[in-house]
Amino acid sequence: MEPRTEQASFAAGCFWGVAAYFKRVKGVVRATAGYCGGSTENPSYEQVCGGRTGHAESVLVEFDPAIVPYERLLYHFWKIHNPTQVNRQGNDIGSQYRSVIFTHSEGQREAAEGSKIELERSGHYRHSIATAIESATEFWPAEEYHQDYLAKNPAAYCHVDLSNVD
Ligand code: MHO
Repeated sequence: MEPRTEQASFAAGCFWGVAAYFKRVKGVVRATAGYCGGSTENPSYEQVCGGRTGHAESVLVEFDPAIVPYERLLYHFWKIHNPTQVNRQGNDIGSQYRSVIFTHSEGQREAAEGSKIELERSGHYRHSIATAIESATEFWPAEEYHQDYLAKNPAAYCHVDLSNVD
């Protein structure tokens, strides 16, 4: 039987590593690389890289909440990038690399806000958290060659530590 899945969307820098990571999390059924949070319809990778469509490189995560609760996905989101960087992640610079939690429900919004406040209060980072929490807008899947990119191109750039999926 197909599990009853829910959706979550995250932007945490270059989507290759973010998608590859979430795909490895138990309870995640699918992780699709794409574009969210912008205005252009069905944007191309080149357009998004140009930085003028408003989109962030994002990953749409479909998950079984009976196996992995949304709060646990938030834990992974914070872990796999540096949320204090503004319009940048590691070597990648531009608003398409900004940090965003795109929420799909009021419950997700509350959980996201709560986890951001908790991280701020923990003192883990010296700088403030730049992550935006926004309602999910239309998600445009990226071109097929961007799906499973790191499996197809193991030597490609990746800012996420894929060896440590807890
Ligand atoms: N640093 C990588 C980013 C790719 S990512 C899908 C590159 O320049 O190709 O934005």
